[in-house]
Amino acid sequence: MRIVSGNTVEGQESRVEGQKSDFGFRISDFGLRVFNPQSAICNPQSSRSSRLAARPFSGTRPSTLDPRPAHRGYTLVELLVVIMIIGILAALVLGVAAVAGETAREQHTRHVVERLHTLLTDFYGTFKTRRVKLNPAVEEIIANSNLKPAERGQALAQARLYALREMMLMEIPDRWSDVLLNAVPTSNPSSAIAMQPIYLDTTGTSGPVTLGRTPLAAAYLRRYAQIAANTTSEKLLENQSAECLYMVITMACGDGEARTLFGESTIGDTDGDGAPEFLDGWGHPISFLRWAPGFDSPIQQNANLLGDLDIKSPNQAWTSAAAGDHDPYDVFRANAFAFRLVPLVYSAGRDEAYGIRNAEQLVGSNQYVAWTGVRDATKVSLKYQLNSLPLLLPYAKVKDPADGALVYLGTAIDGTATDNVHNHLLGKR
Ligand SMILES: [Ca+2]
Ligand SMILES: [Ca+2]
Repeated sequence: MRIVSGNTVEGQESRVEGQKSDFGFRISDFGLRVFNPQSAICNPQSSRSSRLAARPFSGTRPSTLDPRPAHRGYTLVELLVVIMIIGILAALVLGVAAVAGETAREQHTRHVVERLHTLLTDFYGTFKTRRVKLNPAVEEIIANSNLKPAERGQALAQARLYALREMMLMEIPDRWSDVLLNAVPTSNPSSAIAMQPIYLDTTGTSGPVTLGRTPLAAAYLRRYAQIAANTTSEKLLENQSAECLYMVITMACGDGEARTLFGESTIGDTDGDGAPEFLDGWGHPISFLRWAPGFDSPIQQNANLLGDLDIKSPNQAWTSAAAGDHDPYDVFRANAFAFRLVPLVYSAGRDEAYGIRNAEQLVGSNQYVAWTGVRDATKVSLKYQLNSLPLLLPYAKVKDPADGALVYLGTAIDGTATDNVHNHLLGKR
């Protein structure tokens, strides 16, 4: 298709001369008239001729010798300029739209994270008043120990704190091993062996189904069995914290109505293992750490700034951090070094990378189980020797499978966590 210019400007090389062609046409053929400011303002004759352009085309090839008034079409340069301008405008519009889209995604994510935060922290707060009954076997161990009476009291307070943490761990799991109190097997997740809690009293609740669990923890265990029956261990461990978060929010929060607060676009099963996750604005699972002592937070202490924890004689940094903002669940101050921890709900953000150590990738016997984590930690030792009863410390380091480093959970891996949308940004605790 060629475009024929009906107007002749001498010496204008870019003019497209109307050659004889089956496909040749003039814009004026279609009765179109487009305003050309140059010809309208500077060239009254051209303006007149363009007004005449609406006349039907006679079929005769226009020529400079043609006595009829020539009318103005478009030069190639003009068309190219117009196309270029349209291109620039389109790029600008698309750029603005892309930025607006990112902002909308981020805004949406913030709303979802805030809703999850509200539901989760409401439930988390209930543990301040939960009744915890200590396992009689643990009481017996303490009673039969060679501790002095005052130390015995402290040991009991410590054991009660661990029992409470055990309950929090089982009722607010952030990995499947919290539900099992044992590692997920490397293959065939249905063959998992669920363990009984150590510190919590299991009297009257023993049996193959509950295994000393609270009704909620037992419901999670049944949920695990349903999911494990239809997937592989690899799939099950993928996005496990997001899946546990979904389970906790929908089964334990908002009087069981929490699910109705989230739209369909906010829920998905990105890895197809049958366990849903809450999704951020970019369609990625919203991740979760119940305790993230190494997180760089505006509302929580960062264990990375306090050095290694020696629980027999915690350093000044640890004790002053804990004194300023003590763990509200440790009412008897059984752990002098325990500072307040706020559950962490986080989206990977715009760069779609989480960038946070969460021990999610640990497999087999290396899998993070709170007790195992403590046993693996460096410089953590028992203050009161309770016949090798494990400590249940959220502040213990775990071994990261990527580089074997002992790290506090929640520690940033690289710079990709800085754009994460997380609940600590809300400034609420
Ligand atoms: Ca899933
Ligand atoms: Ca990120």
